[in-house]
Parts: sequence; structure tokens; C-alpha cells
Amino acid sequence: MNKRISLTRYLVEQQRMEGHIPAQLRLLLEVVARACKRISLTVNKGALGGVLGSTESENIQGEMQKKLDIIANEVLIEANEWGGHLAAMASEEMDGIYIVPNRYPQGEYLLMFDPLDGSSNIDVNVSIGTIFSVLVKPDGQGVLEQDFLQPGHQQVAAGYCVFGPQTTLVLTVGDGVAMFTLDREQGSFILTAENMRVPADTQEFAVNMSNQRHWDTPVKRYIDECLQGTTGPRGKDFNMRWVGSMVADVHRILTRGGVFLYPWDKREPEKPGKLRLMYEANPMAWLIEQAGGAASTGKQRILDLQPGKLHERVSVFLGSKNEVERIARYHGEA
Ligand code: FDP
Repeated sequence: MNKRISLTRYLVEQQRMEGHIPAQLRLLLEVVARACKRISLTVNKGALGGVLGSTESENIQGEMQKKLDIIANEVLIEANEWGGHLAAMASEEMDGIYIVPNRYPQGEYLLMFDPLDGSSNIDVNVSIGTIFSVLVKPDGQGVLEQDFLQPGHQQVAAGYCVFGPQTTLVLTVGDGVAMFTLDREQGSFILTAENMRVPADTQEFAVNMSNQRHWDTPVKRYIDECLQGTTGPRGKDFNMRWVGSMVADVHRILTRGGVFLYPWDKREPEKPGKLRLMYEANPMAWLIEQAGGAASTGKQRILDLQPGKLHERVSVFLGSKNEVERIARYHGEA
């Protein structure tokens, strides 16, 4: 890419284009990106910054919180609460919604985030990230948890930032997917890919194979067929890649294709899945669809799900379209 386009310039140009993002949404995205820069710097310090390891606390889902989960959560709240573009926030790490305090002006947007996805990879220096999703607050006085319970197809912006060998921010405002790489010397995100596309076919899958014995029949069938390679019904070999941070696995899929599976399984049958609909599945599903891929629960398009509660979990299959459609077909046939 010859001319360097910063995230700021990209967003200003998106704002100028008719029907694209309003000024308040542009501001919001810039603030989220700034918060991601701070989180990236903190992650980079690692043991030197005293930020590794766990706290004594658990989040609402009963998971032990890492120090960085809490730090990233605070960074995102502090950065976003005063700008006047938000009405409230919700986070995987907080029980209820966080309403913008009265001392600040209230905006029309709702921000949701998983402040640090892939927590179990923090201490071992493997890629982790921040995932975010933006909705418009429905009309009416005040803000209620209910206002967040909108299907994913109503998102107005979604993205993530991966803290890996490079820090990359990937974003959609409903007009394709763009990727920005953090230039540390300059301190700004620079556009490094536009119109990212997920190829419809792939020979790579991402799943936690240790759960195989707990899967449902359609998932077992799909993976069994992949594993049979050239001599099986698929007639081709498959490779497996599993980082174990959804944000990094999805980033690979957006970059070169593949399919990601985190299905419902029999370990805790009453739970619809492990991943969270509002903070993980919806933003990733929209990004993947915007890049020409597909995202399904196996039975339904993820973006059409009506959330029943803030911390709802869901079964997730996303990535290369033909593979996701095949998995959905196997669910239909089961
Ligand atoms: P983590 O528990 O490390 O935070 O949703 C969280 C997540 O990571 C995803 O990023 C990842 O895909 C998945 O859980 C991995 O979970 P398991 O190791 O339990 O399979």
C-alpha cells in the first residue's frame, strides 16, 4: 500500500460517504481504538508490568479473572465513559450494565466488549485480544439491560484488536472489513487490508479436539470426515489450527480462510455453548459475514438470534461459507 491511511482518516472518509457512519460513531470507534492501544502496551509489558497472573475474583460466569481481564475492562470503561457518545456499556467481566455516570453527557450508542479474549493464553505469551460490538440505544428514557438485547444483525459497528506479534485492529461498520496495524513508532493504526474476504472453501479447521467425546452427532460427523482426508468422503486432507483464543483463531480465518467450531456439548448440556453471544459470537459473526463467510449455531444464523439475557451463551460455527453450510446441513439431517 503506497499511501498510509490512518484509522482516523479512514473513519473520517467513512463518515463523509453518504449513509455511512455518523460523527458520534466515528468518535466512539476512535476511542475504542485508543483504549486498545493502551491495552496493547500493557499486554506487551507482561511480567515487567506486574500484569500477569490471576486475581482472587470470579466473573459472573464463575471463571477466575486474570489481572489483565480487569485492567482491560477498566481501560475500556475509563476511555469511553466521558466522551458523550455512549449511553451504557456491557462487558463479559461485569455482572450488569454500566450506565454512563450522570456527570457526563449521554449518547445514543451502547458498547459491548470482551475486554480480553483468550484469558488462558495471557500468561504464556500467546495472542489474545479485545472484541467489541456497538448497538444503537432504543428510544426512551434512561437505559435498561433490555436495551442491549438486540439481535446481532442490528449491530452498527463491530471489531476486535489482536495483541500478537503485531497489534491489529479489524473493523466493520457494515461496509466490508478493514484491517489496521499498529505502527508503534507513530502511535497510530494504519490501514493494511481492505475488503478482507474469507474464501468459500477451506482445508483448515479450528476446534478443541479434547472435547470430541462430548460432541453431538453432526459435529462428530463433520470432523470425522475431515480427518479421513483424501480417502474419505471429502476427498481432501484437512489441517488443524487451534490457538485457543477465539480472537486469534477468527483472525486467521479472516486472513486466509478456515472454519471455527465451538459447539454445544454434553459436558454441561443445559448450557447452549461456551462462547458468549453478545461479546464474542455476534461481533465475530458479523465480521465473518461482511467478509463473505457464514456464521451459524448449526440450526440458525447467529445474527438472527434474539438474545434472552446479557451473558447468553451460544454454539458457534463460523468461517468459510461452504463448510459452515455443510455443518448446518448435517445438523438438519441429524
Ligand atoms: P478463554 O477461556 O481462554 O478466555 O471465550 C473464551 C475462550 O478463551 C475463547 O477465546 C476460546 O476459543 C475458548 O474460550 C477456549 O476454551 P477451552 O480451552 O475451554 O476450549
